[in-house]
Amino acid sequence: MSAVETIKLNSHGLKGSLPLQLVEPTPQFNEEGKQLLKFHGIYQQTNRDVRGRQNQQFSFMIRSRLPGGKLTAEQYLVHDAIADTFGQGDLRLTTRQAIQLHGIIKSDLRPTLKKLNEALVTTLNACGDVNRNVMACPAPFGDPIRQQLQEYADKIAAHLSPRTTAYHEIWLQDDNGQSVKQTFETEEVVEPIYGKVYLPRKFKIALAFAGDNCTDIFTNDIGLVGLSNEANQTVHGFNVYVGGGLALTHTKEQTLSLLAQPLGYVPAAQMIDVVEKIVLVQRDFGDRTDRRHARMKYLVNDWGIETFRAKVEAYLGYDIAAIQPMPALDADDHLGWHEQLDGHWFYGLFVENGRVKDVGKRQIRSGLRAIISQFKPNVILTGQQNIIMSGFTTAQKAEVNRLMLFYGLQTIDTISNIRRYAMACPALPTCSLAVSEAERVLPRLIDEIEQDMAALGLANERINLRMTGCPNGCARPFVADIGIVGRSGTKYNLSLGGNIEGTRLNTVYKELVEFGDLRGEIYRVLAAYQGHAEPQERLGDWVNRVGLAQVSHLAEQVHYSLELPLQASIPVLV
Ligand code: SRM
Ligand code: SF4
Repeated sequence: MSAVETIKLNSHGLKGSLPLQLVEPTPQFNEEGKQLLKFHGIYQQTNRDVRGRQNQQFSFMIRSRLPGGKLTAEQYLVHDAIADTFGQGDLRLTTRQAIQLHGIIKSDLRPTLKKLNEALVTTLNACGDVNRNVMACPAPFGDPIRQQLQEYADKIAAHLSPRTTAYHEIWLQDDNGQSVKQTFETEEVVEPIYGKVYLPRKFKIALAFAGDNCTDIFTNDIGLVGLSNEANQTVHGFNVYVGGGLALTHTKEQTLSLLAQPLGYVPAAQMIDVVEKIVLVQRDFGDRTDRRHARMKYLVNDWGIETFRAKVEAYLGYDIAAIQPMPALDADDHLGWHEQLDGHWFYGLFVENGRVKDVGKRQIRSGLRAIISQFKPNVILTGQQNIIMSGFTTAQKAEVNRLMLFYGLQTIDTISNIRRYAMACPALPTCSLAVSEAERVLPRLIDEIEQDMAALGLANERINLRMTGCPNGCARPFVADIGIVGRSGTKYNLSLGGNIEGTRLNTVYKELVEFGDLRGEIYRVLAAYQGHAEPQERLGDWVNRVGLAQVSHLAEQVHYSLELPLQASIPVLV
């Protein structure tokens, strides 16, 4: 058993000593508390820009769980207000359609969670060894298929939510010592699905529908593609994929990025049952000795999909049918203005790396607050760290456009394609696992790559570039056309050959590339692609067709022109 297993086992339904530690006058929790806090949607962090153990500044990141990324205007505005009252003055939209609040100090944890819960937002199981935020296509066209998928996302989230009362007891109580003590002594709760030790590791589920994989289902433990009848617009069932997951450790070959494999077709009425039994198989057979080998992807990979399917069928008591044919998947980011079926409009707003913050003339946070306060749209977060606001009348569009201009928001006609489809994870200074920068340096790298792409005549290409500060893969770099993954300090691995549809893993092209050399490496690849790809062939497809050796051979022959001086001097703070 790994140490975390013992912590879970002795926690009495995820309570442990959290109530007692919460009232201690220290700025942080101990290791047991740190691990249990995750199940409550809370991460203990330090400011990694501050060096030296004795100077450590502890604060907490709180992640709201929002199935399918849905929020009311009021719920969004509560997050926005908390960012000032208790947080660091910004919001972070995540790659799984959730919101993170950073920089909350220990004594503000309870007031923060109370405020969120008063707005009917929970953070329970946004993190931890349980099912996380369930993803679904966010586009609010109002079409029956997407609406049904959103409802299925809610149903899965509710079904797999932990039953522990610890969350409510700890965070939603009055601040007095007496009630905290009583809470600690209450009886433990029965978890019908998770049992006493919950799952061996985090668990992720995403839904898509045939045609649009904007939720990157193949990188999830369970990916569900809703299949529908053209005639009655009803989701009759799901193609189910299992065992996706991206994290690896650079130097450990036994750690793997894997795409989910086809389990089979499941009628809609059986879907929750099948999802539950898959979770139970992972609960009972997932590796609880080594957390690096504990995700369900290893179980599926080690057993093989046939054995895994047979075990799920044994738990179900019935067979799973073969995968049904479905149209090829694409992935839409849903940005810009779109008309809804009811005649209203929604707007998908680009938020660079999901960071909702006022910086200089770009007042994203104030702009969103102004639009959302004035029009009270529904808010839906996307899996690409962007935000959609829906329900505008035709007459309101002009005022929304004016406000976007006034606050300097980046509309799709003002950003390049390479920026639009790029993502970076938070990395430094908040992420304890970061070995390199990501979110803080990608915008400047993109400034340069977009100049190069324009010069190469590639400005209209749809290429996705994703960067992370370590190989855990939080911005899903391993399925991108171009993946940049922190290796150590200012050095990165550069991978090529994924695609926007999220159906292919990329492969490491160059290891340990200095940050300052990334632009040049990428320029050479792009120039080779521009000169040698078939018409309409996308970058990842070309790389995949010709192979990395040929890409490298062609890229080596590319010479920089003097008109394109490389500025390899971007400072990297590590
Ligand atoms: Fe992640 C851990 C941020 C999506 C794989 N992830 C972390 C932590 C909590 C660091 C930690 O454990 O101390 C990061 C917090 C940084 C910070 O300061 O905010 C973090 N992950 C994120 C987010 C915010 C990145 C973003 O740019 O939006 C995403 C939050 C999603 C959400 O709302 O729930 C996020 N993380 C992902 C994804 C992508 C996805 O799920 O679609 C992955 C890869 C897919 C996968 O799960 O394989 C991912 N995060 C990880 C891992 C590696 C898990 C593993 O299998 O080993 C860790 C580390 C861990 O769990 O031990 C991790
Ligand atoms: Fe942190 Fe690594 Fe995830 Fe980036 S990819 S947020 S550095 S764990």
